[in-house]
Amino acid sequence: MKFKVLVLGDYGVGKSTLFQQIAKTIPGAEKKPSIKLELIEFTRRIEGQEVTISLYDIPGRELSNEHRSKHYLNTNGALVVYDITSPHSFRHAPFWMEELLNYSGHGNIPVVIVGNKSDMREVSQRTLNPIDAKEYVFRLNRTANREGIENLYFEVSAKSSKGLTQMIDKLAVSMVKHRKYSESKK
Ligand SMILES: Nc1nc2c(ncn2[C@@H]2O[C@H](COP(=O)(O)OP(=O)(O)OP(=O)(O)O)[C@@H](O)[C@H]2O)c(=O)[nH]1
Ligand SMILES: [Mg+2]
Repeated sequence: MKFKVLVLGDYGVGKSTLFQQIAKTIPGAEKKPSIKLELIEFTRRIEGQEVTISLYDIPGRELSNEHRSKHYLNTNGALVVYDITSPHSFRHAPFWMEELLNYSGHGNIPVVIVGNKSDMREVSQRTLNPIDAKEYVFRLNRTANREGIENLYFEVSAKSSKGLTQMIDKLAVSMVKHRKYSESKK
């Protein structure tokens, strides 16, 4: 099975750092030539089947709306990243969710809400409580579950790469489940 996954979120939350760290951490991850956007591809073995993910790093600004909507087409899943030291980046997560819904062409799709820069908990008092993010994902799932979708929440550090492989594999499981569900409805 093949899936297209986007890394989304506000400017400066650490998307490119996360993307590069995934490229280093996941065995066999390969950079692919791509126009404009950075792309890596890797294959995971999920519940006995091969799951190939094409992961795209999307800039938080720079892209015009028209360009963004083009890149969103046929997306199967996403990492919607915020920075746990930036309340604004968390409040803006619904904006990215809405763009996905409007432009992916698949309606609702599985998403991981990613609280990045977890290493900052040790050096700063001003970090966001994950309760709010968990509550947000819980609310998303109240409607999404009916469409065979499970959205997830992960707190990670792109700097240390802690939690990245587990996050990717959980998203993969969720996308496989959703695809099977969608195909059973055809
Ligand atoms: N402490 C810490 N800093 C991080 C982490 N991830 C990223 N950063 C820093 O955050 C800043 C922004 O990171 P980028 O990866 O460029 O952010 P981005 O989301 O790709 O930004 P745009 O592409 O401009 O939208 C850089 O200075 C990174 O070093 C992390 O996990 N912990
Ligand atoms: Mg970037």
